[in-house]
Amino acid sequence: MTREVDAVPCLLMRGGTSKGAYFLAEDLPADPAARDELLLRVMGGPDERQIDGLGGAHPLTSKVAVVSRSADPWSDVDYLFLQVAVGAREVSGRQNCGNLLAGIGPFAVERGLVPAGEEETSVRIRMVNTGHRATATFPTPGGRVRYTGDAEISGVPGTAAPVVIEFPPSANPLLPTGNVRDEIDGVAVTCVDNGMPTVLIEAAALKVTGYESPAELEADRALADRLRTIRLVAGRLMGLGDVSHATVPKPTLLAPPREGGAVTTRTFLPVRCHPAIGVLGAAGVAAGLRIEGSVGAELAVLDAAGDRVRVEHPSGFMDIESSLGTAPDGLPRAGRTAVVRTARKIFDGTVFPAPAGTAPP
Ligand code: NQM
Repeated sequence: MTREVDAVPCLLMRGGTSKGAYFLAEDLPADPAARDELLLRVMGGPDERQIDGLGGAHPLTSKVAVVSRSADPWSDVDYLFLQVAVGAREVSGRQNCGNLLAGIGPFAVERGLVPAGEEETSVRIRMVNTGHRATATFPTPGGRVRYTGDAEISGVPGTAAPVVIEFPPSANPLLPTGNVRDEIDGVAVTCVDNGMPTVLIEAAALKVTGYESPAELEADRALADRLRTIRLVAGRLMGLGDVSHATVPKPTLLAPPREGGAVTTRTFLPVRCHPAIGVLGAAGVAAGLRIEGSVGAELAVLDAAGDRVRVEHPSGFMDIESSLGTAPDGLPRAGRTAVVRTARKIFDGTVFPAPAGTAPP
């Protein structure tokens, strides 16, 4: 008989513009079904308000990171990301989260998985969901994680210590359909995957400007229907199968920049509109814009001299360093990608999951 878990050590952290519950894998059930059932009770699902748990009633605050020492020779730790649905009994590991990734290095040091350096620490992370790798570097003066600092990221009040995240060049196809452009439902799209399957669509092609607020876009039912149709077809073309219950691919609307950046974006999670943009989603936009003939290449304003792409979004911008390589098949591959995020330890303690069987159906 399996014992019901009634108290779990947990660290609540902001990672970038998201917030999540971080766990050591050894503190959770090894069986994925039992783990997911427990996490629903921890986060307060499937209640829309998540009133009886840690979740914040939005996909960006209903996230979980599960961390362990890695058996991979390159990596210090393994990071499994789990999206706990809001309003549905679903826990999905079908995507990464580059925002919660910002908290993984600090968490690994806090929990003693990785020794801290005297000034700064670099942690090499394997993202279990997709096999991608990343290195996170952050200040640890005197061997302790420092969360305060001068780095400012759009979508988070104040400043904090920088977490520099670097993704090595990826061997995975950047264009999973094998095409620079596809046409779906009469609309040109570029399906790109630089760690997050993303569908690039010109906002004007769906009769919006791309400068609307997330609330305005969420209220547009006709737009939601178009995006759903496009996403389901794109999912199949990208080899993801039936994505009707998946959080990927993410449709992303593009429009010319208005604030001196390279492009303006509105991205969907895939139903709620992101108040900013995901890290790997933005990495996909940045790489996609560089591909000749892609959707977005013509409206983007790229700095020919450097690798930096400033991706505008509803609450400001995200700067991504992004380069492209070419694979033996002649198709583009993502080169090195880098971004600065911040993270903050909010609460360290014990979480008490709601008792089994109390959640509404
Ligand atoms: O794309 C939202 C977020 C994310 C994911 C989402 C992310 C990324 O903002 O790497 O960060 O697209 O689900 O946390």
